[in-house]
Amino acid sequence: MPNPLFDTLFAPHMGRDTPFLHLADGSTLSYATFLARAAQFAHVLAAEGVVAGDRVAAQIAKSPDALALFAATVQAGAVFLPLNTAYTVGELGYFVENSRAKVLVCDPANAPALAPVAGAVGAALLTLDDTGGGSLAAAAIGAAPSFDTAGRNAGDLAALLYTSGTTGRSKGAMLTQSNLISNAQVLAKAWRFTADDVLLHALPIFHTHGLFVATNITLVAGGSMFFLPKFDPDAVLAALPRATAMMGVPTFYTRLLGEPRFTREAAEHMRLFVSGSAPLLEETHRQFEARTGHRILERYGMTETNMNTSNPYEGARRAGTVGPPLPGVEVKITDPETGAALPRGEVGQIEVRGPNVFAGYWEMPEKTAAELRESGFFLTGDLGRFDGEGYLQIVGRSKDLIISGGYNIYPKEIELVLDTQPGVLESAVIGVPHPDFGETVVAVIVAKAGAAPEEQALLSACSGALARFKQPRKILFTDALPRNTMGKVQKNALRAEHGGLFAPDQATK
Ligand code: MLC
Ligand code: AMP
Repeated sequence: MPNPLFDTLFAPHMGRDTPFLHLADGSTLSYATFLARAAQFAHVLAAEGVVAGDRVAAQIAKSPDALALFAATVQAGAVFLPLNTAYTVGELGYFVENSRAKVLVCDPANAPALAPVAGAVGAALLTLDDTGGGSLAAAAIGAAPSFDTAGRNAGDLAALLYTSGTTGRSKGAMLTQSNLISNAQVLAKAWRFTADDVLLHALPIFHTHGLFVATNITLVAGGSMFFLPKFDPDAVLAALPRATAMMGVPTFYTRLLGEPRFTREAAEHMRLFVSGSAPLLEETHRQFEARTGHRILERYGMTETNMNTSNPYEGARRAGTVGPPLPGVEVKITDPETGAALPRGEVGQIEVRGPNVFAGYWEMPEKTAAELRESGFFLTGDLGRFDGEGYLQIVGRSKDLIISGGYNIYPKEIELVLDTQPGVLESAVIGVPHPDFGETVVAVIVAKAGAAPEEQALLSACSGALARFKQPRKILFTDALPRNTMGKVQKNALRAEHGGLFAPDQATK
């Protein structure tokens, strides 16, 4: 039966004895081996009662098996729900419950803590580690290496990716098969990916960037990947001479520039470096070119929309811009108040429409209606302008969002934790420039009269409730938060006041 996503990404490679994944230990996994593993996992999912449309949630370390679980989920016709490995049990509970996952796959070490989470929604709990162990791997032993692919339509859901919101409540972005197919095909063509490409993959695979952009493009082109467990400069430098392309968040590139071993010669086998998920400083772009001779290709996307714009492969790659819209994608700049299109050159909110744009938020019709217009345009919450050449510049955000090392952090979520701590009257969480992460989290606290909450106690409260990357790197105390005449906290004023906290000469990570 047709399953457009499986038929596009995986079916063409069935039985291919050519490399798909090159691993850190020097071994290589062929497409045939990978797909046989995926089929075995699909049998396990089916045995757990997973049928088309069911959600399969996974909080697992990056490994070939973790990627095979994605392929297996697609083949079984289910909806993949990848979760950041840094999430706490409390954070995870919401996603599993809200999505009513049929299966939760986690690291064996986390199974005792997550059993109640799975149990609460009647989800089966399976385990998988990054060395081929766990109950999922055990159940796959002896399973047939082929699976009757479940039928799906292009408009059916393929993935549910949770993004936090300005109210502090996460929303599940519903991505259809055709969202993923169209974007992978457009990008593979735009960036000239072929079966000869070897992508250096050091991103996590629980987000759009590492899972859909990097992996799906490689699959569409039939190329292979150096599949590194995480960004590690030594491993990246070791792989560069045999890779042809790399995708990363700006932190990857600033960290590479901090390595004297990263030279023109080290990068000479590469044909392409792509950056996205956070703003790339013009300074980084320039330094990178001076060091390697390569101009980083910057593109712009979101979980809800996949990729929207990209600097060109051939033609000018302009620092400080994210390029023109990709083929088939419409981008317009509108007045945030009226929604009317603004003349070229003016700054406004960025709206996006195209086959890449998601189908809405899972079981949240009101939030969907607020951000996805009936016309099909999605309100990104980013502010930008088109330059005279039709290149988009992102100049800011209308949403209250911090992007740290490519991870999105919504201040509200942290404020909700801080505001309930003893002695805290109120809090404001802001992002300030950081030399490594681009931005980092700082909390400004107003104490209750007569109380003196301590920084350490507040940090401990955050560490119990929030993933490490969301936790404030600094807590400051003030008598009153700056407010405008409407009573709204002026975060711009706080950012201006504290923007130098992590300036390079006084930076601590
Ligand atoms: C890790 N830490 C972070 C962090 N990553 N803190 C803030 N921001 C981050 N991004 C924590 C660690 O837990 C650790 O805590 C400390 O910070 C320092 O860790 P590190 O060793 O320096 O971090 P590292 O493991 O090297 O990770 C940094 C990183 C990683 C940048 C390599 O975060 C990363 O791979 N980011 C990519 C994110 C991504 O894929 N985004 C795409 C989203 S999709 P402690 O306790 O030791 O101090 C999207 C759409 C689009 O946005 O357009 O692509
Ligand atoms: P996410 O919700 O994790 O998908 O993050 C999407 C957000 O990342 C966008 O709305 C932008 O604010 C930001 N983003 C992605 N790519 C870029 C880029 N190249 N430059 C600036 N911001 C970016």
